[in-house]
Amino acid sequence: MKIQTIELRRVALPLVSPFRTSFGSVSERETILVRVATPDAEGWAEHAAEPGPLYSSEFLDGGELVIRDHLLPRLEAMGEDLTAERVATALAPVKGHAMSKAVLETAILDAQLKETGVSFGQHLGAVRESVPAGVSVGILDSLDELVNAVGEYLAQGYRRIKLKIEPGWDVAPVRLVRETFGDDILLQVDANTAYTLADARHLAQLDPYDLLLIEQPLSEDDILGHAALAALIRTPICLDESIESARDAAAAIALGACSVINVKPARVGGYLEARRIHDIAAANGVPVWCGGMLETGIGRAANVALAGLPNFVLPGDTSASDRYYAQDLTAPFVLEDGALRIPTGPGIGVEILDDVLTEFTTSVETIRF
Ligand code: OSB
Ligand code: MG
Repeated sequence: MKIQTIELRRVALPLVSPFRTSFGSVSERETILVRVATPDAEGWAEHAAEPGPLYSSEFLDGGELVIRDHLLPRLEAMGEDLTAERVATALAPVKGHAMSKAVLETAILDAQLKETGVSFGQHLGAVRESVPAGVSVGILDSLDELVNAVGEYLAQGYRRIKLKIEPGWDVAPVRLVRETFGDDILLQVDANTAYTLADARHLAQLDPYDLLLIEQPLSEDDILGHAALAALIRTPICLDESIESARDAAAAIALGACSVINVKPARVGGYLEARRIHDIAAANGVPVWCGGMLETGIGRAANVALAGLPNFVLPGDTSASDRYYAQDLTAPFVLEDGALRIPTGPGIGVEILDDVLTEFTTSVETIRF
């Protein structure tokens, strides 16, 4: 594939409400959009990192630097031999930086698929036209606010509720949501590494509430800790931060550290590795679901396509645009009967709204290949 230019565009979009997790609070989503121009197509993708290295070691300024100084030169050196399938191998000598690698592979894959008229869903192997949507509910200031927020999301049709938890905001919110909304709603929690194995007895207090899963209770590098915790609590353990590759997924499953996996393409270096995790999990009877990083319509489009694969059997954090943004960068993703439709156009299948893009852009850098 011949690449003419790569544009790195910083954007900042206000969130409809602040989103608080055990590692911090954000009120706007900053990201780097990558636009790959070829003679026949334009590929787009969105960096998943946040401004600070709090979810993982990656952060936006670091990502911009590593893309410009370490990743793009390796892709440029491949000349016209470059294809999306060769990106990961070309970038493998650079350690880490999965999200920065992912945004490049995804933008190149988008351009490549647009050149051939194939959608992400078709290319990845989606087997449905729409995907059930869950919603991730941040930590709030009071239990009253939480009940209101969950009630609203359920009224909108969300098929599963995920509560962010941390020490001091765990058993009581879960109990209250169960008591208020009943035993039939699909409910799960996400700790973003906020606990240690010493909290096992405390976390066992979640057992009576029939949660689908507890996501990433312990440190990302504590695989054996998760395996030990699995023997001490009844709630199934799902890993997010710990799984950075298909090899990690295979090891975590083999060691009994998780019985569910949150697949976030950016965290694992892209959609091609994400699909391998899907396949390994399927082969082991481990269900997966698609996570999110508060993506705009650009990143959401590709996530929704991935969530159409057969072993994505649990609703994902693939919420509608208006859960995050009053104005998205693309036509909004909307809930239809609690599900989002997978775009069918070439590549990610969504058009970027130029005027909105301009409004939220804070800087642009163009690199000529
Ligand atoms: O751990 O899943 C997470 C958002 C930012 C960083 C980490 C996480 C999240 C979410 C929200 O839970 C997912 C979404 O709605 O995009
Ligand atoms: Mg998570």
